[in-house]
Amino acid sequence: MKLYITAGSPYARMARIVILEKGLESRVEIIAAQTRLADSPYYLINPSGRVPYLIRDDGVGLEESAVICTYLDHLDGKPAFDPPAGDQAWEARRLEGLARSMVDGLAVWSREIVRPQDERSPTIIRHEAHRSERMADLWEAAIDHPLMRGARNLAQITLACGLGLEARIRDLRWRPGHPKLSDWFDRLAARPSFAETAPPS
Ligand SMILES: N[C@@H](CCC(=O)N[C@@H](CS)C(=O)NCC(=O)O)C(=O)O
Repeated sequence: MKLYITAGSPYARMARIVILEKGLESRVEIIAAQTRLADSPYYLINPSGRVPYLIRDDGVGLEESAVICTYLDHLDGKPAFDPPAGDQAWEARRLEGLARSMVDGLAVWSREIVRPQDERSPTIIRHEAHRSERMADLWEAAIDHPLMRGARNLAQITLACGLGLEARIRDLRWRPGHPKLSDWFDRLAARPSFAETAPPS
């Protein structure tokens, strides 16, 4: 299989973490894609131009980080990151949705600040900065949820990949006033799968 990524993408990082956590390194070749470039050869591989993009062994391509993570997690028939059974499944999905909401906002912010100076929108940057503050407050209160402290799951991986964007967004300061979230993140970030996929600044 082939997984197309960029080093700074939090979405691609989720799939890379699952590959490392599940020991799939020998089965999945990681390839750096050239995104957001006119006429990039990558568009011939994935017309949407987005990463992550997984080309399965049968040649079929998959988009969407959650789909790719779940596919990779199920390859060995022993999924480790699936939601628990029963009502707790909705809790896991609810938390994953909240985490994804934070990542989506931070991804918009991180894209905005790499645009040429005269194309950046202060309105968008301010909007995303405020969203990130509200979401950090929310997560400081929610981080003691048993599903965020228990066995690893996609909600945890998603949230950590969002918070890890502090390396790329200089003005993202989610740590002050959020000691529990900082401690939670630092513990997870120390795992080899997270450390090896940390985004460049
Ligand atoms: N919902 C998608 C989002 C993927 C996404 O937006 N990836 C960004 C990188 S962070 C990308 O490929 N951008 C290139 C482009 O928009 O052309 C997922 O979860 O995989």
